[in-house]
Amino acid sequence: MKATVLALLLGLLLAVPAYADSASGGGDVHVAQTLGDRELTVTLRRVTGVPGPLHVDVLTHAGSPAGTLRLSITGPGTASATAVTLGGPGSYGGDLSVDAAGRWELALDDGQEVARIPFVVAAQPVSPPEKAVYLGFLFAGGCLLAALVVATRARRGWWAFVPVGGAVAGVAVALTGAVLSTSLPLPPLPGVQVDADSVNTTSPYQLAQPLTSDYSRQPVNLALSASSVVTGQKLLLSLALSDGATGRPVDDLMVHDSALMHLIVIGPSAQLWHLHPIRVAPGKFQVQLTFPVAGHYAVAAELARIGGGVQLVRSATGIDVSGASVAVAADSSGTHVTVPDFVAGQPGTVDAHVGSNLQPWLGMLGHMIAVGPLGSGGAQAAPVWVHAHSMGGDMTGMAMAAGSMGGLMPVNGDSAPDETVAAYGPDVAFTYTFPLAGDYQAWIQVERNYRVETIPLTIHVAAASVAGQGKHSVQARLVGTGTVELDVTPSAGATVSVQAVQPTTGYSSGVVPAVATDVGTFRVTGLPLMTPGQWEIVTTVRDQSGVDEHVSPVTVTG
Ligand SMILES: [Cu+2]
Repeated sequence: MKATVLALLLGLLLAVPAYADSASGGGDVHVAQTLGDRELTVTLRRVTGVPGPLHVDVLTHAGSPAGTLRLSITGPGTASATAVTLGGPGSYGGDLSVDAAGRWELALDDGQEVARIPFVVAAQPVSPPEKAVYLGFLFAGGCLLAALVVATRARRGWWAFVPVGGAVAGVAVALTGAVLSTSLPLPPLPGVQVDADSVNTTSPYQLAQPLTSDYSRQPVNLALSASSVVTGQKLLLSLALSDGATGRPVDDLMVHDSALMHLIVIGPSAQLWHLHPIRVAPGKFQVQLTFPVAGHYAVAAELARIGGGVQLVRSATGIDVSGASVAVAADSSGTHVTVPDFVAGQPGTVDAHVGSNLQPWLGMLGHMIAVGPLGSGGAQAAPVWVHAHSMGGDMTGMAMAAGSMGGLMPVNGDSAPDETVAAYGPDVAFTYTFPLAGDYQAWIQVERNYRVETIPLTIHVAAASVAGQGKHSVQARLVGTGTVELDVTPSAGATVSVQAVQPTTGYSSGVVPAVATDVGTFRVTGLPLMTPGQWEIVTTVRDQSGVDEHVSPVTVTG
């Protein structure tokens, strides 16, 4: 009897408990900063434990002067500082230490200006089911030890079954916790979904009150410190962001496309500045600018507030520049750009053959900025401002191949390749649907050898010929990886093509023709549905009656 009980107990003790994984603590944060004459990418590496080290990398681009940057952090714990000496283009690192969870601020001081980057350090969260796992196994272990003692000491062996019963209950609680911990939703991320405060950064599962509504924000007003300036003069432009409802400074910006703010300035003779103003105080950003040519400059800021989505905030004034114009050297490059015959309301793909060894800039292979249709008011009055991203070269076919955006996707919570990986190209493609007919000024931006290349181009968009009558019915369903099957009625004489769009990321594929497989059934393969989530399958049906468009939502699982 005793031997049986002992064998049973030993077996239970030797069974190693499998603890559920805790939630990933987030990845590295990349923040582009135009600090003085330097274009920098500041990377805050993931803090794996508190207290612990915070490694900061400062990447400089071609043309950035050498020198020393002082880095310091202030926040809920002890302040920490270090210095980073910058040389030629490349990455330079420094170590700081973080000893408390909460909202911190990293200051980058070049001796003249100080950029202040807010960041959130969240405590390693332990979910309630995970706690049940730990406590259940702890209780079971205690009971088993008690059972061992009872089994060896007690005169009647069956007394040992009482603590064994407790151990079984403990294991049951732990196993239930382990099962639940994989299926329970994560708490809202502080600094991303909700404001970071002292409660949710130290214990994210402890919500002060249930979130019953969305946490979206009011629109932002953008005010510029100067609206007229002289050519050739160095202007320190201040940008004030205030909340449209309260008037308070806006200080809940999230890092979006690797920057707190992307500033787009468009000059009178098709010059583009794409800069990343430094944050100097809550709601206050600044950047240095020199205008070479007299005329009007249109200004817009792209930013994202917590729960507010990405906003393009256009300055109502822009900047008027007077004085003598200075000759601007064109960014000549051997790039060959293929621009399709765009039609308003229909997607088209601009393909730029820019060559190899491209580095991801701001987490993307390529950026396309466009304004239009251009009339007498220029960019300031243009109704459409575009900032599209490239998913890679050939997006219509087997886009998962090497060199495509697929390689830029983070895997298993790791960080995506950063600017030091010069492995992309030679083609970058941008698919966009221009809503209005007319002429657009556009620029494609890519990075190579730590230098951002800007390629200007013009795009003509023709007016749509026949409007859709909505007389077709279309059913789209995902039947395999990148394969969509479509039921189209009526289908006689119809040409069917498909585009995949992911609204949350802004990715859109090229247009892929569908092949008829049966009467009324069409099939598309090789759609680059590369990230899991909600996608839209946009189907265009053409026949004698005109063009007809349908949108079917599909969910891609990872
Ligand atoms: Cu930007």
